[in-house]
Amino acid sequence: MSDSNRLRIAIQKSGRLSDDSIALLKAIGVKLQIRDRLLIAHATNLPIDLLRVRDDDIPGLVMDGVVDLGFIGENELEEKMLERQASGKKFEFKTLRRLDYGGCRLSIAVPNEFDYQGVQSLEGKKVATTYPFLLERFFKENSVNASAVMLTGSVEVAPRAGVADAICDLVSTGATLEANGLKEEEEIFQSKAVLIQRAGELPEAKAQLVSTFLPRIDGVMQAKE
Ligand code: PRT
Ligand code: ZN
Repeated sequence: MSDSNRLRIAIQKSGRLSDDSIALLKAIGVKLQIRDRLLIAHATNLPIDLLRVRDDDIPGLVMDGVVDLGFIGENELEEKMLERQASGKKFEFKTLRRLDYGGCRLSIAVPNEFDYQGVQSLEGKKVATTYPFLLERFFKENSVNASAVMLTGSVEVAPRAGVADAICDLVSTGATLEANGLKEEEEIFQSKAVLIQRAGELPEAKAQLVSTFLPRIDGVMQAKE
């Protein structure tokens, strides 16, 4: 990206976190001109560039120091942290604020007819998920020998398709599970959106800008309570 004096913020391009993240930036005084197809958006009143990407890429962009800040779901952040840890990549960052949107839980669900008696019922089973590292950590912590089957989409149809015995997916209202004949049994991670900053010191001007944002974010969240 062009100018290293401008604060770089990674944000989900289009998805469940996009609108709320943009609304928050606007609420704290960042004027944005976003053109739908463009990867980069510039603030018109402050030295800020937005990098609009898939949410999966945001933890890595922050942890590699490519951007200064990122808005991301804790589920994705924790998964990428575990993945990077396993492959020996650096995974440092600073959480600046836990935000009041993007709330969901990562849960294990089984078909309604599955006679579930607790985690041991998963012994020897296949569990489809987009979050294999979080799921495997749960298996390990609970001394269960089960396997995670990685699927990047349509996780909820995996049991019906005969691909897995259970699933581990994000849940908010529970409607998707219900519509697919699944029941939620284990909540393994609770998530909200967070604002994170790259490791290391930011240059003075950028640090100043960030320090003006934080109390404004607190104010915006308080006003909604
Ligand atoms: O394209 P890109 O990779 O950027 O987007 P994505 O498809 O990976 O992510 P997206 O936009 O679906 O979600 C982004 C983030 O929103 C997630 O990482 C979570 O932090 C947060 N979030 C909050 C959710 C949900 N709630 C949620 N309900 N993400 C996904 N879901 C899905 C879930 O996977 C399931 O399919 O919604 C369905 C369940 O919802 P209910 O209401 O039926 O229970
Ligand atoms: Zn994604």
